[in-house]
Amino acid sequence: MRIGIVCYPTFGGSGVLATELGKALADKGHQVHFITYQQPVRLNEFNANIFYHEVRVPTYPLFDYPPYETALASTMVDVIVNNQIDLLHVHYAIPHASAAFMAKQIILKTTGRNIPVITTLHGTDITLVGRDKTYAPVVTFSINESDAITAVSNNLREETYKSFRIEKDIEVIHNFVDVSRFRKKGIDAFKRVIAPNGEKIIMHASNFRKIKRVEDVVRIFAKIREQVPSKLLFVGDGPERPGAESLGRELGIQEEVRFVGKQEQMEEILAISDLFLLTSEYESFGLSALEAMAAGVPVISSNAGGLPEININGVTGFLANVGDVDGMAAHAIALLKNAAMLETFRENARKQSDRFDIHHIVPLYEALYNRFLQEGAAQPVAFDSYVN
Ligand code: GMT
Repeated sequence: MRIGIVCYPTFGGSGVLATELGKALADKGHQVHFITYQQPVRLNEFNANIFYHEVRVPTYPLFDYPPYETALASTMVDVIVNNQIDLLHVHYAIPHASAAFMAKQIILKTTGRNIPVITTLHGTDITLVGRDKTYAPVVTFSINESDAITAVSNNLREETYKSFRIEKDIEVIHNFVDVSRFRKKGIDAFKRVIAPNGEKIIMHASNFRKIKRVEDVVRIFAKIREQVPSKLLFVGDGPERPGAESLGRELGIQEEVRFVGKQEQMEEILAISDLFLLTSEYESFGLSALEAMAAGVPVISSNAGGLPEININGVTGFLANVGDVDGMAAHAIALLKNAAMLETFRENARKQSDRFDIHHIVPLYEALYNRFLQEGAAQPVAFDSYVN
């Protein structure tokens, strides 16, 4: 199969998932063409089946806002017709689903081919940005025009039906993790640098947006360390980082908190961690929590959105209401103080992540693609066909 994948190339969960999916499909012999404005962060190895097409957005003094969506749709057309792409899989609705609709129409008109478009909804494209009145009509239209729609959790599926007038079935294909990559033994030297006196290592990873409530993480950690010698490791970066830093200083715990910035080797950091905190106001899924579980790190999280679909309360970690700092801290302390319980939770977390292993989930996408495959590949059409 020749598959076009459109995604954000950044550290966000949707881009990570899309890249890992593309890599897995390429390993299975499919030809995968990534179309985006930058090399995706997780696309860091050579694979003969992977192609990368950069969307260039020519600027002009007239443009206060360079038209990315137009450039993206044109690049999609170019890549599809010149590489005989069988289908287009776009991740995150805005603006990928509407650009895909435009590309589909152009290809239909110029070559007579109806290229299947699959849209995977990831979270804030529905629950935050997509709901905004400015975007909602285009989001609704382009989701409905997709040949298939998938959501990364049951919760996101329900949220989509609640927020938009969707006339089609939304299929749930949960996010996945390559568990084999996360089953690592922690490097002792690394652990000693972070926790020189054998302190417990508490970790949070995100894009530090408001929705993640990173100040809750700092407050929970402040309570934990009153009872359990521990260090807090912040992975990632974003707008709320300065606030988290100054709260740490205000609470007098700045020496115990370390910001390590954006990291590609999450498995190395998770391998030395004892507990993962995810305090989000909403998470459609919480891919970072799943990666933690795959590494055998129990998760203390809010019960928002799709988190209860992966983090099982009292089994793989604990859930609490959004903003319940005391509750989350109490759970964390109880777990960290009880070595036997911590070990059981570690094992449970690993087992739970096996359910979302890449080997179970990627075939679901392949089966979906197969439903839309047309007989016979299209003939290549030169890009010059579109300009005089
Ligand atoms: O969390 C973010 O803000 C990034 C965002 C993204 O699209 O990159 O993450 C969303 O998609 C991830 C992958 O499907 C999910 O694991 C995250 O839960 C979801 N984020 C939210 O719903 C807030």
